[in-house]
Amino acid sequence: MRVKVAAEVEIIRLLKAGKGSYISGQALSSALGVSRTAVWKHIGKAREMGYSIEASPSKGYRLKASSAPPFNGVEVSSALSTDFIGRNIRFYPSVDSTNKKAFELGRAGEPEGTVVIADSQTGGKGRLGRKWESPAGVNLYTSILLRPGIPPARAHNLTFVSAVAVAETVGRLSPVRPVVKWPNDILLDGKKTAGILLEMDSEPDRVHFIIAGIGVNINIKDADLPAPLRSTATSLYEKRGELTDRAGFAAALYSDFEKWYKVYMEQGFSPVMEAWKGYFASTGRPVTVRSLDAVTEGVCTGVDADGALLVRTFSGAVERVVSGDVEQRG
Ligand code: BT5
Repeated sequence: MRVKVAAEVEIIRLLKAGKGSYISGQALSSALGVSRTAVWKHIGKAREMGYSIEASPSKGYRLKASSAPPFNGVEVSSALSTDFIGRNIRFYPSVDSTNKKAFELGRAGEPEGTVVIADSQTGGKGRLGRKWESPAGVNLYTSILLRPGIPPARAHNLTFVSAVAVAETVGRLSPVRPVVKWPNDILLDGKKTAGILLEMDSEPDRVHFIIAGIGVNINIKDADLPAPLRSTATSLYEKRGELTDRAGFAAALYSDFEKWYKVYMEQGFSPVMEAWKGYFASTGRPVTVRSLDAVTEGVCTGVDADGALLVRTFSGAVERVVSGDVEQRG
């Protein structure tokens, strides 16, 4: 399917295809079917989007060879290889919360697979009213709109779909294997590198849509994290020792997400749970799980088929915990 794109996006595509050689204003104007003055205006817009474009009166335009590509929807789009996740991108340099935006888009009837991406968030959300630190220029904050048509009781399954996708994308780049902390944290060397926040719009028997919100610390340095997080959080950069292209990361994440979402929709929850367990390391470890109304202490004996955490308490009974925060002891 060929969709109509803004002229500046087409110009960026042509300049990229030129691989650093000049393309004349005349060539761009005939490729786009617009005047040379219009080409000049669109070049201005492309520069506003963060592209370094050199202009020579006699030769035309080219992308500056040494400049790193900016982070925006065009870059994510050109790295994308999915069927539907990320085919409709809303990119914001700054937004309150990508989940909030995606929720509005869900209500407005936008299609499944629509993604919201932000370079920074002013009100990034964690679970239970907690905050997600979302500085500009370093990380990925994205929300994926899903319309799985499942009953609300199963919506939680998609936390596990999301966790497996994030762990897989991070794991491909990280020298250390990611570990999932039940239910939604992705850790590298024991420190939180990504978090997932699922929100839904539903009626009692049917989900209208689900928003899978994902925050990944990609290029932030530990020293730049807010002081209270320095002992508990880290980033992919700290493990790799090099910067990761955020647009490429987002595109890879959408592919992994789409793959696991299809597995879930076509084969059910159990293959997702099996993959998730491959990243789970709490079995046999002493844990304290705090939920809103209870504290469960004991030894983790695994997770059940629905993804509930199993804890053998000091009385010897195995309790099933469906929500809460796990603190691993020892
Ligand atoms: C989460 O909550 O881990 C879910 C985070 C989801 C964030 C994404 S970003 C895109 C989308 N739009 C949003 O508005 N949100 C989603 P929770 O398990 O409640 O963890 C929150 C706790 O993690 C905080 O209380 C901090 O202790 C810690 N934290 C906050 N920011 C962090 C960061 N950038 N890296 C690591 N830990 C962080």
